[in-house]
Amino acid sequence: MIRIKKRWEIPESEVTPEPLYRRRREFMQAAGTIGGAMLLNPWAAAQAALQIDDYQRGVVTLDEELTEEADATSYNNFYEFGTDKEDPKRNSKRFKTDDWTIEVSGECAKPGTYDFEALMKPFPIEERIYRLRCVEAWSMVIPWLGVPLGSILAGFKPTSKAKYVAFRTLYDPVRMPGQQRSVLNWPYREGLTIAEAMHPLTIMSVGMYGKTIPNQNGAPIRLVVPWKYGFKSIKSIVGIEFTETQPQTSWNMAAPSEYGFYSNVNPEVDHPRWSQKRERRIGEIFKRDTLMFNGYAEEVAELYDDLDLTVNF
Ligand SMILES: Nc1nc2c(c(=O)[nH]1)N[C@H]1C(S)=C(S)[C@@H](COP(=O)(O)O)O[C@H]1N2
Ligand SMILES: [Mo]
Repeated sequence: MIRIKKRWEIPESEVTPEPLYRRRREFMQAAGTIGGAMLLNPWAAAQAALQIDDYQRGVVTLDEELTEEADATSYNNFYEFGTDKEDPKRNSKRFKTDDWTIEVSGECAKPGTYDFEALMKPFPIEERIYRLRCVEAWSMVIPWLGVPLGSILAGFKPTSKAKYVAFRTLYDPVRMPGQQRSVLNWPYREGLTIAEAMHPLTIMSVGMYGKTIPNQNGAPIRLVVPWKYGFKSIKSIVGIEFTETQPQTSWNMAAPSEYGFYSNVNPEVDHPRWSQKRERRIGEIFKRDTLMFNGYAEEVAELYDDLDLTVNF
């Protein structure tokens, strides 16, 4: 296992880039003022962190060359539109996302069916440049346009019983012809823990490369969780459910020994059928080493301090 430096081993100011450092200090101050509420409901703490502007201002960008837009929009995984990488672009051309709604249910004070456009209206859409790494050992660097998932979730007022959040994709075998074959147990499902869902790196994306998100990349709204394998980043979301217990996920249901709930990018834990140590950046010829948590260890390793990552893969 790669050893990740614990935050208390070095003064924080030395290991953390300045903007993140400032944010954490402000978070501690904010936390002080709302202490009582936080103890009652862990969502409140995470929400407080998100309200601090610094973190929302595109602090998280990568100094890496972007993947060509043409590649990112023509080499896709979206089994609802076919299982070959070229299928989603071709087969989603006529997919209509007008009048899209999202059903919110489970452990929250504000369940209901929300109009997608109305839901997004209060939030500034920001660019965040993230890597997406696929379990099949390829990666891309994409300028996503999105909103922190936590900002959206907080509006539904999750109760303190909510420990996880589950997502589901549209089920409509006419509009999504790939669903006429049972390659997966439809609809596509994914889930996150509260801490993962409220982490500022996790966004709901509605665009990429300065434009509305193309159908093949998950229109009109998809998740992006940059420290996890690509399959966690569920596309074309119509359902969000707050749950007390760990929700089922499509790939875990299909092949539990190959795909766990967490699916954190981890070069030290091999997929049963292949190594996960190296990857090919789309557009490059030579493979590169895969980084722990896809290069976001500094930001997310602490979420997993108490987990054995070889068991919880
Ligand atoms: N609904 C749905 N979401 C999905 C998938 C899918 O088949 N259906 N594929 C996943 C996988 S395996 C990957 S690698 C990413 C690919 O996202 P991209 O095509 O935008 O690069 O989407 C994920 N989200
Ligand atoms: Mo993937």
